[in-house]
This record gives sequence, structure tokens and C-alpha cells, in this order.
Amino acid sequence: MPVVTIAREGEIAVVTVDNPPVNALSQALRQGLWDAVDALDADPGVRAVVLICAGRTFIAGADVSEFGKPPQPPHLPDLVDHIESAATPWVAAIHGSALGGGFEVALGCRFRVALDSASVGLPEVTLGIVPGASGTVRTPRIAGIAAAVDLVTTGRPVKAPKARELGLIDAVVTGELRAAAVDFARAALDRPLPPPVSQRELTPPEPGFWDEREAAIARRARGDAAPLRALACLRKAAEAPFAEAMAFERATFLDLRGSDQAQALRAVFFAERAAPRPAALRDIAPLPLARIGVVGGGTMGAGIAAALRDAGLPVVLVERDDEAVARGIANLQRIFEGGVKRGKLAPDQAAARLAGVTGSTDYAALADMDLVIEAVFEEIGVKRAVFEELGRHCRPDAVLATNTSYLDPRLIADVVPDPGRFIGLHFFSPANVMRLLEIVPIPETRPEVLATGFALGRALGKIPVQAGICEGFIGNRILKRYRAAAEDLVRRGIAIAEVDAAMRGYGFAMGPFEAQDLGGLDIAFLQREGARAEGRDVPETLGDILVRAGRKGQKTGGGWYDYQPGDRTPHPSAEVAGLLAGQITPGEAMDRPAIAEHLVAQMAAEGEAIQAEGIAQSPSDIDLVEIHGYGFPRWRGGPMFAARKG
Ligand code: T1G
Ligand code: NAD
Repeated sequence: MPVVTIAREGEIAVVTVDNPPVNALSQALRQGLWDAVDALDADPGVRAVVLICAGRTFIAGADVSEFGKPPQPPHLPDLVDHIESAATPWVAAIHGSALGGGFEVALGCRFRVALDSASVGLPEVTLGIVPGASGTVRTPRIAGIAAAVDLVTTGRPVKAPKARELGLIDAVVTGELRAAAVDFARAALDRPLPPPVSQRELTPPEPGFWDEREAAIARRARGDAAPLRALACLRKAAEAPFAEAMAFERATFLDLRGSDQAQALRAVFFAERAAPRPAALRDIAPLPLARIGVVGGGTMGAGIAAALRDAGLPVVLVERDDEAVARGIANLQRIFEGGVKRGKLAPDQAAARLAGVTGSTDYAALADMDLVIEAVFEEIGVKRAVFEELGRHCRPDAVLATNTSYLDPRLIADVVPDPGRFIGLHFFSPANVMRLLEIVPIPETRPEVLATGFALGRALGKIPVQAGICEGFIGNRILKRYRAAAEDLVRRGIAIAEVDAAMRGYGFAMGPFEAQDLGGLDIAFLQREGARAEGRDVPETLGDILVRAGRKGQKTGGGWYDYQPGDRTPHPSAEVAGLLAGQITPGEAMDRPAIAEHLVAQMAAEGEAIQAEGIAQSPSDIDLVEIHGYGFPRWRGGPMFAARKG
């Protein structure tokens, strides 16, 4: 099958691209489009051309899997110019997503028509590169500099109606795209043509604009290079002639393409797309997921219920008494109201999401559920009692899941008749925001139940990763090692604030000690105390010393740092210095990069052990856990990727 075919509707030619799965711009597709321009220019009967795509989307961009190889002609910037300078005007007809090179091809067209469900964008910076085929040069010539800076430096796509406001789309249509685009092309022929984008003028921004944006982007990027390099391209586009800006963009693109950051981000891109569909489950159909119950409406239960509602699934929420039901519903209300405040939800949408949650104190309300997710207190006795009830009340084929963080799921499952339908589904807080979902089968879990866990992950837009059974599964086990290693540095005389600064310098939003102050030191403390009470040998940590002195973190006015009331700024603490003085034996000094390298190496070493024990399915799964659950900088690729790179 040729990837490009041409049909005629009278004077209008329709060029159809068909290169599954996402019409990526392979060499064959670039050549096919190039040849189509030539063929249609040579045809005197053609007065306009509609460019449309088969399948799920318009051209989704360059073929990311070709980035490691030398570029083959025709090069994309030349193709975009070739389309723009065609004798007949081209009209891009966009459905799905027009992204990266796909959007650039559309910018080469004289007009862009899109379905109202479509989106357009330049996600290149999320792959560690900049647009390579005029995205930074043509976009500001249509949408203006400020909008182009937002689009290009965040990489976030915009929906068609918004793109229409920005001028990036000429018409938003509903219904049959091909017919609408052909009609649009016919009507356009009756009017004078607008100039090609490359010939449009650019209005320079306000004084101070570039400095202000540069500072803001540097703050946000935390070491991620591409957004600032993209800004430099946009500045060149504003200050230099078209051809010079194009050359600058191309040089930046080629420079970044092979960079460590781009390689890391590409690896994450493919890992994220592979994770939701593990090869071992390819032929296994998941069970239905239409009716879902959640037991427990606290921090996690409410977050999980919100995630389910965001995906359009109705939820039955069971709590232990009426008061707790009301608290759970209030927690959900707060979450959805937050969405309204941040402009993510309209008030009626928020109301509809809340209305889709039915609260109850009666397990009979779960009788017809396909899946029930438990998120009650982290106590084995409480959890076992809940699963006994679930075993009694739920359908025998219902999947029963626990959100436990540390308990052994086998010890919860053994009260369930038929543990083959039992599974761990470990969400991360806030569960409606964090994308990681650890899926923890027990030995009895049936393959279709495991497949159902992954199907849930896909339905919720999560990154599902399979984890084996051990204390903390993948993520919390690495976290424990990371924190212990950070404490060891403090014992060796390195300042707490220095360790945190080193990890921020590496690209984390927060260092390990600041993060504990935010989340509270008491949870991990209580867990260690529990283990001690069971007679296990758990050495006293520095964190234990602080908690025993009443320093549980920001909520108690201090943890590793002191805090002023109502202010989250950490201040080094004289009290902490006094409490820990006896624990510190000064050793060799370390600079910040060495501190970060050491701590990341410790995470990777734990990851190696996890991999060797079969707890993780692949090193890239471990990297996804760290990136999506623990704030590891994406552009570093994750601890396993970073360790391999050295
Ligand atoms: N190249 C190669 N493969 C791609 C691909 C791409 N651009 N995009 C997707 N795939 C594969 C993906 O790995 C998966 O494969 C399958 O397609 C379906 O993807 C010069 C420098 C379009 C919104 O970043 O955002 O253009 O697992 O599961 O949920 O300036 O794919 O089936 O084997 O994600 O329906 C810019 C990335 C490139 C677009 C569809 N473009 N893609 O979502 O499907 S840089 C992007 C997406 C560039 C120029 C430059 C999404 C989608 P498999 P999927 P989806
Ligand atoms: P939480 O204390 O905020 O909520 C627990 C809820 O369970 C409370 O609302 C309580 O009323 C309810 N509950 C207790 N016993 C019940 C019973 N018998 N029947 C019905 N409801 C009952 O706790 P949380 O932070 O939401 O944690 C819940 C679970 O999620 C724990 O297993 C925890 O380890 C796990 N988890 C927590 C986090 C986190 O960051 N908080 C992250 C991942 C997993």
C-alpha cells in the first residue's frame, strides 16, 4: 500500500496519508508528499489540494524511532517549503493530533481546517529537542510571539477551538472532515489567497519580554535544556530574517537530537508507551471494568475515586460509618472544586463528577461491582476484616484489589475465597494526579486479573508498572534506600541543606529532607516502630531521633528544618543540629554534583537488586516508577538510565 494516495473531487485533489499507527513522517511519507506536490502542480485541472490522513490521527510528527539514524532526504524543512511554494494552495484537514513535524507540514499549507475534537502542538521539547522544520519560525508569524513561546517551550498541545482563536487553525468543523475541507477549499478559491506564512511579518514583543521569559523557563526547566534552546530559536525568529532563523532552528535541532537529554527523553517516550501493554499479556482479554467500588474515603480512597470519576467511571464508596462517608464525599468535593479553581473543570462538570459517586456504609452496595479497590488504614487486621466482607458480598468473579503500601498482599488475600482474583493496585498520592500505578500480583493472581489491572491503568491514563512482592514494592523500596543514603551523608558531616540543594541541582523539585518535611516524618517512623514491635531489627534512623523529639515535619512547625508559621521556606535548625550532634563523624567533603551522583547511584543499586530478584520486569519500568511516582527528572531518563550512561 502506498503511504500517499491522490483522489480527485472536481478541481480539488485530495491527498491521503496512510502510514499507521500515527502517520509519522517516515522517509517514504516525506518522499510521497514531495512527489504529490510535483504531480499536482503539473496537473492543470487541479486548483486546490486537501491533505488528509487515514486512521486515528493527522500526522503525529517525525518518526521518533528514526532519530538515532542519519537524516534521509527529502528533509522535512524542505518538504514544508515545497508544500508552501506549490502552485496550488494546500489545505490541511486535521483530525486527532497534528504534532511536531505534522503540525509543521500543516503550517506549510495555505489553510488549516480541523475537527473540533482535534489538537495541534509542538511537543518537541518533551523529547529533548526543538521543532526542526520551522515550528519556531512559522508559528510566531501566525499566532504572535507570546503564544508561540507558550506552545513551543511547554510542548503542550492546544485543542482546535483554542488554536482557532490563536489563528493557527482557519476553520473548526464538525461532522465529515473530508467533505468540510473540500468545501472550504472550493470557497477559498473565490477569495484572494493570504500570503504564505513564511512571508508574513512578525510584531516584536514588549521590551523585557525575552529576559522575563528566560528567567521563568529556566526556573521551571530545572536543568532540562530544550525549553531554553527553543526560546532562543523563537528569539532568532523575531529578530532575524526568515532564512537565517530557519538555519538557526535547524542547527539547534541537529545539535540536540543526539544529546544525552534527548536520548533519555526518547527512551522514556517509548517506555511510557510500552508499559501499559506488556507483551506477556498481549493475548489475554481483561475483565469488564464498568462498575467499581472503593472502600475507604481518606486521602487515597478519595483520590482513587476522583481518578475513576475523571475517567468517566461510576463509583460506589464504602466507609465505616455515616460520618466517614460524609468525610469521604467532602474529600472528593474538595478535589473537584480544586479542579474548578485551577480552570480544569467547569462547575457543572465538577458537580457531575461528584454526582457519580454513591456513598454507603453497607457492603451489600458492592454486590454487583466488577472491581473493588480497598484503601483503608494500613493495618493488617483492618484490611483482612474488609476483605472478609468483600468475599462475602461481592460477585465471585469480581476483582478484589488492595492499595497497601507495605503490607504483604498474600496475607490479605488469604481471607478471600478464590485469591486468584486478588491483586495489589498501588496508587500514589494524590491518586488523581500522580500517573504511576504499581500493579502487584500475588502468586495465585490469574492472568486475566493481571490484565484487568493494566486495563484499569490504561483507562485512567496512568503509567502501570508490574511489581513483585517485597517491602515497599519497587518505588518505596528505592525511596527507603535513597533516604538511608542521604542520612548517611549527614552522618558523614554533609549539611542537610547541602544534600537537598544537590538533589534540586540534579533536577528534583525537592531534596529528600525537604520532601520528608512536607509529607511528614511520622508515617515511616510508625512503620519502623511497628516492625520493631514485631521484634525485627530496625536500626534507629536520624529521622526517628527527630520524631521522638516531636519534629514530624512542616505540620509540627519543624522536621529536618525549622519553619515560620504559615511559611514553607525551610530554615536550617539549631535544634536539629543539637539533636544529631552525637551521630555525626565528619568525613571527606563532597561537592553537590558528587552528592547527587552518589545518591542516584544508590537508587540504581537498589534498582539492580530489585531487577535481579525479579521484582521489576525491566530497568525501564524502574525508571518509570521513579519519574512518575517520585519526581525523578524526566530528562535524566531515570536512575537506571542515568547509571547506564555513567
Ligand atoms: N514516531 C514513532 N512512533 C510513534 C510516534 C512517533 N512520532 N508517535 C507514536 N508512535 C507509536 C507509539 O510508540 C505506539 O507504538 C503507537 O505509535 C501508538 O502511539 C521535525 C522533531 C499521536 C497523540 O511527539 O503524542 O516531529 O506501542 O499509544 O494514544 O519538528 O502517539 O503501538 O508499537 O501514543 O492514540 C513530535 C508523539 C515528534 C507525537 C496518539 N511528535 N505521539 O496517541 O497512541 S518530533 C510527537 C503522540 C518532530 C519535527 C520533529 C501520540 C498520539 P506501539 P500511542 P495514542
Ligand atoms: P487515611 O487514613 O487517609 O484513610 C483511610 C480511610 O479508611 C479512612 O477514611 C477510614 O475511615 C477508612 N476506614 C478505616 N477502616 C475502615 C473500614 N473497616 N471500612 C471502611 N473504611 C475504613 O489513609 P490513606 O492515606 O488514604 O491510606 C489508605 C491506604 O492507602 C493505606 O493502605 C496506605 O498504606 C495506602 N497508601 C497511602 C498513600 C499515601 O501517600 N497516603 C500512598 C499509597 C498508598
